Amino acid sequence: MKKIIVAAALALSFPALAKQTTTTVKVKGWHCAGCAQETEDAIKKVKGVKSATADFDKHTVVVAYDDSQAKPGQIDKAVKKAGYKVEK
Ligand SMILES: [Cu+2]
Repeated sequence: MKKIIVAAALALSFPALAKQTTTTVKVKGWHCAGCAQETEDAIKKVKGVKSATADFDKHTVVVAYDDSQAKPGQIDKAVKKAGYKVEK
């Protein structure tokens, strides 16, 4: 019984947590780690994005965002604006 109450209390106190989505974006056009950093920074500026972690070797950015605030299209746009391409 105690466990159920704790679980319910947690669910109520972190409503944002339930909406968090993580996506991996594949990016084309990086030449160096600086490009990766630039893309990461651009994605971080998108409203609702909680974190962005670029991996230059894999050519990916792992993005955690609140899907009630940010849409994948906005992340793609930020990548394009920074001068790189999203690989589908
Ligand atoms: Cu570069």
